[in-house]
Amino acid sequence: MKIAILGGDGFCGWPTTLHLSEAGHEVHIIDNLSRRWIDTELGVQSLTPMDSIQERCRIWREVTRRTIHFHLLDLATDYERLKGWLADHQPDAIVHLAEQRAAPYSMKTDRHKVYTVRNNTGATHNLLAALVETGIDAHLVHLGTMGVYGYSSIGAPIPEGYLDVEIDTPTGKKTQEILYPTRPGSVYHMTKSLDQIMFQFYAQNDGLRITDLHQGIVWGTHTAQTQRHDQLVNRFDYDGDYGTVLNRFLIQAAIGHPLTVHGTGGQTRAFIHIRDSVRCIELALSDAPRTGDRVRIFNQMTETHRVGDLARLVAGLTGAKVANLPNPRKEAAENDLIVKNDQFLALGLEPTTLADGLLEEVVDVARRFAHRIDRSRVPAVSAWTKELGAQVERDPEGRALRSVS
Ligand code: USQ
Repeated sequence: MKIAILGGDGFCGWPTTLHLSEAGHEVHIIDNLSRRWIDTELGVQSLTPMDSIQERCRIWREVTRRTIHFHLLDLATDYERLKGWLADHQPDAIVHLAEQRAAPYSMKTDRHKVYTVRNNTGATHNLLAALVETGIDAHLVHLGTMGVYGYSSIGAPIPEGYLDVEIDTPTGKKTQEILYPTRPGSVYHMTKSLDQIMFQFYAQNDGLRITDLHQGIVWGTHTAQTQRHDQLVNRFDYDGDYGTVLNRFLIQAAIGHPLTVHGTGGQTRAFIHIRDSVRCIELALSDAPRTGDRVRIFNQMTETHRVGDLARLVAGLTGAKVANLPNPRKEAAENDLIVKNDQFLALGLEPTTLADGLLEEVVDVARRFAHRIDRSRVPAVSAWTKELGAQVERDPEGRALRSVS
């Protein structure tokens, strides 16, 4: 297949690109390199030294003799070029990962909220409108989030996207299938909820063939392909905005930083290893919906864990200390989470679960590149409200205090 990977330079996009290229597909990355600009804005860098996208593609060609094409294009602002690109290249499938993906970044300031909504919803809608206008019948696979469901402790398993509800009508009860009610917990998660509505409309109105992957928190860093050469290494975020919880705990353990548990650590979340994430995208591509089908929704996760349990696990493995900090986020202090993921299991996914070896792999990466870590960027200081901002712990190590004594 000819596959366009929108956002192919990012943490999920790059390993997906390599995986699909190795599987024999003709792969085109479309990316505006915004993630690299955000690193510059925040004054942080990937833990792993990351080459330019052009250099990464050159190395891949040297190692495998396969070509990855790169196109610099901003989907949210450059609609005419996007339309032209689609008309010229006529892809069979499109993987859409081109969105600002960090909840804390989306909540930093009003400017970050505005940027996240404009970028994410603009990119998605431009893509949908351009597909209709050019008449291209590509299968669109979008990377969404488990966070659209919210984290209520209702007790019932979260279905894959849809819910059957019973409605009272004057002639008796009727059942209807609806999109599972969304309850986003950040502006970022809200944009993925808005994406869902756009997908529903364009599938029903124009017959677009769309799969939406509701992904959990990704952990790990390497895939078989990124390990084929030092310069193919994946990016790895540890900072308070872009680092995700388990990867952050593993980095913190490696550098002797206390594990930054928000609140009691009673938050339960869904997780998936990066190797399974790329495999799921490949499986979703192989099983496209037909014209006229409803949007196909998969829960892309393999296990659920409580944040506090993860901290205890990492502490047990490494001897790290656990710090319970005031939570900068407005979220339930405790929740249960049961999630259905039957569709990927039926397609043959063999889940990679939390195993010591894979946890240690991340700690090893962290130790190898520890000299690149700026400890002052580890605390999560982006607060969901002004009131929470006043309680944020900016110095979980107590370093400022120590320097006084
Ligand atoms: N947390 C801590 N300590 C930390 C960092 C996070 O206790 O140092 C807690 C947070 O308060 C939260 C949980 O860990 O309760 C998860 O936070 P996270 O930063 O790992 O994940 P999140 O903000 O939800 O976002 C990440 C990705 C996003 C993806 C989402 C999937 O950045 O792109 O959509 O995971 S999900 O969480 O299932 O919605």
